[in-house]
Amino acid sequence: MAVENIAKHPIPAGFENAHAGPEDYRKLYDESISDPEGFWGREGKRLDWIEPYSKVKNTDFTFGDVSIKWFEDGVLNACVNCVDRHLESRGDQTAIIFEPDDPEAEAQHITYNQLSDRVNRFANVLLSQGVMRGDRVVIYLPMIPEAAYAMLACARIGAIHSIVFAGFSPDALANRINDSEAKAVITADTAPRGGRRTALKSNADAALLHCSDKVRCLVVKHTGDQTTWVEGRDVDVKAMMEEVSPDCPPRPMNAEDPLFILYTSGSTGRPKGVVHSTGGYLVYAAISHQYTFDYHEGDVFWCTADVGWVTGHSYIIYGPLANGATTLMFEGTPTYPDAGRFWAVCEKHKVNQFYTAPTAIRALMGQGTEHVEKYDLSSLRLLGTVGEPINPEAWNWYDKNIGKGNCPIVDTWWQTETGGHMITSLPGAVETKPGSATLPFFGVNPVILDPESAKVQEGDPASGVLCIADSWPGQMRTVWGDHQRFMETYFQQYKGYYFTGDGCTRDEDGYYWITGRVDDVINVSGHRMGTAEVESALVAHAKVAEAAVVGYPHQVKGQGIYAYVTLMNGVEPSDELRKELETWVRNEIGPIAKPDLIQWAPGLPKTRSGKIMRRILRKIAEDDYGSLGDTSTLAEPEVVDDLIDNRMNRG
Ligand code: 6R9
Repeated sequence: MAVENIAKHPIPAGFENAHAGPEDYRKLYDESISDPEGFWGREGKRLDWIEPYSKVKNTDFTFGDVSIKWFEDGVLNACVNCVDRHLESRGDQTAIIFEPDDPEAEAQHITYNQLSDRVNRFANVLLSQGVMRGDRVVIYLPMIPEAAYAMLACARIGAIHSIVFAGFSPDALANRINDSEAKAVITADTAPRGGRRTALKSNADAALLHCSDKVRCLVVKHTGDQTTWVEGRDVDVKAMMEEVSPDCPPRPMNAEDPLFILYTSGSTGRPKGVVHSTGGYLVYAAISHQYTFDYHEGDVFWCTADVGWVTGHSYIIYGPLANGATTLMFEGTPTYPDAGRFWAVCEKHKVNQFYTAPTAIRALMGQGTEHVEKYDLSSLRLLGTVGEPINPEAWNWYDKNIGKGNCPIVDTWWQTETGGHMITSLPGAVETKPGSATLPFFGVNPVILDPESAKVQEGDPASGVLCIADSWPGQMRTVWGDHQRFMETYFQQYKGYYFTGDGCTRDEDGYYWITGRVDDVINVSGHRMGTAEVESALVAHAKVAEAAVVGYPHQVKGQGIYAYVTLMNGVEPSDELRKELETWVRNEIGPIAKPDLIQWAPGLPKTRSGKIMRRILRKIAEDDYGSLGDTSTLAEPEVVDDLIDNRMNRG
């Protein structure tokens, strides 16, 4: 359906007292754009500062000179803002609800007082291992409370955490430990998920073979499963936490000191370390959590992401805890023991705001509504989505079956790089349209540029590439160790703007519709994957001569991974080899990178200068042979016919 034909959904009843109504949104938004100093100068005060800031904004998007500073002379501690400052007023309130993978196992309710005790002890364990202010600590943990303790403990002593998603392979982990020159890695013995166990510690052991032997390995004994133990290197975190002092003074940090690094995929090369700041990031995570989810005192907030992704950083840990909320951490999967698990957990813990990815909604939608109907979902006030565009069918299913037509759905567009929500409806202020992220958040000035001329497309409607015209406090500051790469990736192509990598349409009402990546990044189940990463994993296999990877539409995952593989001379294609390559990529990167389809390609379409024509490969993968465009510039146009024949013969 054309976007102009999609009707608006009104603001549901019960949002009259939302933090922002329609008028407030307009007024605050206009102020945030016309007077960012005034707006953010005021909003920055939502945090506790050790030394107040006198300067609010000092930012420059000029290619070659890009520099982003917010609250630059302010001094604070992120952990104090997420923990200590709540102790007096809500020490006995639950900070974290932990719901284990096993539905029969008991949930934990961790109060702010208990959180403080755990975090202080964890911080002292880090100090005892020689971790100091500014050192990097890699966290490779499942979704357990210790992941939160570890993050906040780093923040407390001024160490920079870098979380590596527990689904990544030893190689991917080693690359990240080495790139950030981490002093320690924190892992767990094994990680239960969906009734199975991943051997995290042995993955860490394998990774550490490729790292400096100075790297310490802090092990959380979570399941008690047997692991190897390297004396002098491995530390039993839980045992040590009982021995150290429960008091660890917080380190005063500059607002611009890095809080964390998070590696993310781009269109070229290895994943880059996105660096986020202490002050600006935390202000932005807190304000967006409050307004987008209309969070009020006492609400139980559940974001189903993993802390290994930015969504988990901003909306399981930093945003909710800075706001003194009760945040739910779920160790399991949406389909274990059955497709009703999400709704069982919503009922059990009386969840008020529920935030998930479209891919999860589509997967559950396919399992039928009988899994939903069993549960009382009347505590839900608001639903959210993140990670990829949501198709109207999934939106409507979510609205009708989960929200019962009474819950606003906030479709939040943002990125690892942006720190927090950028385009999203505010539930009491903006009418929604299924599939549109709607309007910009405070302080965000989106512009649509023509991809060829780089001209700003004024007026509505408009289509092109999405850029942001000015800085916001949650913006990434640099790529770890490579400021040049930061500038080249985000500020070179469209001078004077931050380039998001996404395509976008703005409709007659000024609503934004994200159309997906315009670069070689694909979005698989809401996870970002660089096609170049999968290609380099494939060509590292001895039997592979060349590989080209593209995305193609996938019913549940949004996009699937389609790999064209050219084998070495003399190697025969076979189903066994296909399986071998799938396993190979799993081991090189992780299960999320496993190709969904591998097509044997005797040749790849290339220009005469040897550049692979991905545009054509994308069309073939999409079964869209009618619009291949001009193939006359190809070195060997006939390879295209071969590829199409093969594609069709696979059915
Ligand atoms: C938070 C997160 C970022 C990319 C982004 C875009 C896509 C995220 C979206 C969305 C349409 C939404 N994306 N949210 N597309 N509507 N609501 O997902 O960060 O993993 O860095 O991915 O995801 O393509 O550029 P990240």
